[in-house]
Amino acid sequence: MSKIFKGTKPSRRSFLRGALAGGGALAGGAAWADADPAIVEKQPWNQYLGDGVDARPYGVPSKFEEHVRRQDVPWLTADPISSVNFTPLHELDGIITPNGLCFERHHAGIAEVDPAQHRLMINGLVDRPLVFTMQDLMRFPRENHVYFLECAANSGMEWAGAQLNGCQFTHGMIHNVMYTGVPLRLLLAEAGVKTEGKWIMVEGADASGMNRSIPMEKALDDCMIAFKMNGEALRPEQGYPVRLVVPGWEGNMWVKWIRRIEVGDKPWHAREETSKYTDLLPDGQARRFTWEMDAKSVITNPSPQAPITHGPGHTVLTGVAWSGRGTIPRVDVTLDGGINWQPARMSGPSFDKSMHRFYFDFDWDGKPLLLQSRAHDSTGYVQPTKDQLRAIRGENSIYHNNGIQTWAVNEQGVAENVEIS
Ligand SMILES: Nc1nc2c(c(=O)[nH]1)N[C@H]1C(S)=C(S)[C@@H](COP(=O)(O)O)O[C@H]1N2
Ligand SMILES: [Mo]
Repeated sequence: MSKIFKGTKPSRRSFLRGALAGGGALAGGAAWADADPAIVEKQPWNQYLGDGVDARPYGVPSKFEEHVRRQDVPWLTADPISSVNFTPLHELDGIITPNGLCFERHHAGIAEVDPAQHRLMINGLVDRPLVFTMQDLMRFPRENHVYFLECAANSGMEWAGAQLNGCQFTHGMIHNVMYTGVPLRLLLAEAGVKTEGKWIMVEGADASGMNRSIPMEKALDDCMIAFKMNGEALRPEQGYPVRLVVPGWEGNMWVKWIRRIEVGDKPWHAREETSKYTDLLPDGQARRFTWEMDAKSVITNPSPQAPITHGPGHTVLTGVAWSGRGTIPRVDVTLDGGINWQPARMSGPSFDKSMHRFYFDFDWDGKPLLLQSRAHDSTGYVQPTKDQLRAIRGENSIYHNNGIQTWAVNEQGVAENVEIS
């Protein structure tokens, strides 16, 4: 909270020490001290002419933000060509993930596809097999929607107990983007799906040729063939020039560099829906076709990569929540490991199958905290504890871990990934 002086130009000496003290300061803002050169002295940037408008034709963040980076986990990344990096959730606010920070998951590296040579084909149980150029796709009526994409393996390393120290690593296999694209149903209608056509198989143009089966109901509901993210062309990492958007469903189905859609009467049982992206249960049976992402949330600040550095007093706690089944009308927060829960303040737009932002503003007494958040989605589903999840799913799983995350904060404000039961 800064004091605004109107009309008079305060001289150095006319500032009152502690001008803010009686002003109902919320979070402090230091009392003015004439010793602080950052406010009383000229800074270098007051004294030179900056770059001109021709210097940065495509803008990048300030050099002081260089630590805001996607990062991988070395022990997970034996080979970066088929690996994953993570979105720095603790550095972001609002609900949109900037394009350069969207986590990446590739099975065969980043394909550099020439849009002029790229084609999308629809074949199989259709009246008219079709091949679209990018220009063809851009002449269909297009729509804009904000959706999260979460890899089903997000938080997968946490099944056995607290592992990774930072929400970037425990929860960063997610991004939330505004997509511009064509509803898949319009393209399927153009090809004319035969009555027996109950499934589609979607396939990528990268060297992995990654493919998945999707039921026709979903294909005709809200799937999109997207070519823009947050207003600009998709990034190569995210499937340039065109990717499939499967709102609310696991990230693996969102085929990048999509080149073919085959219509069939049954699922294909591809590698990514049999050997992978299935969940082995304690009785030896496996769950399969677990497409929807269950409601989940995480506190992004404070967190292990974002400790409290200001000492006791007013503290802003914030985080994100999402559900593959709808919106997030409510998130609860606890400071004491689940003894007392209080509703957080939701802020920002609430879109279907999108990330939501929550805040919890509190006065920290400087004592240790056990922070947790718990999401409620628009279907009434409540995010479970990790113990509740393990009681049903056992400990063989990798995928679909949406259990409640705990951060232990000590007297110094340092946060650590822990589990409590
Ligand atoms: N063609 C293709 N599509 C793909 C993949 C891939 O390796 N090749 N990876 C999938 C997986 S497992 C996930 S989680 C998402 C990741 O999307 P992102 O890189 O935009 O974060 O893309 C999916 N689509
Ligand atoms: Mo994934």
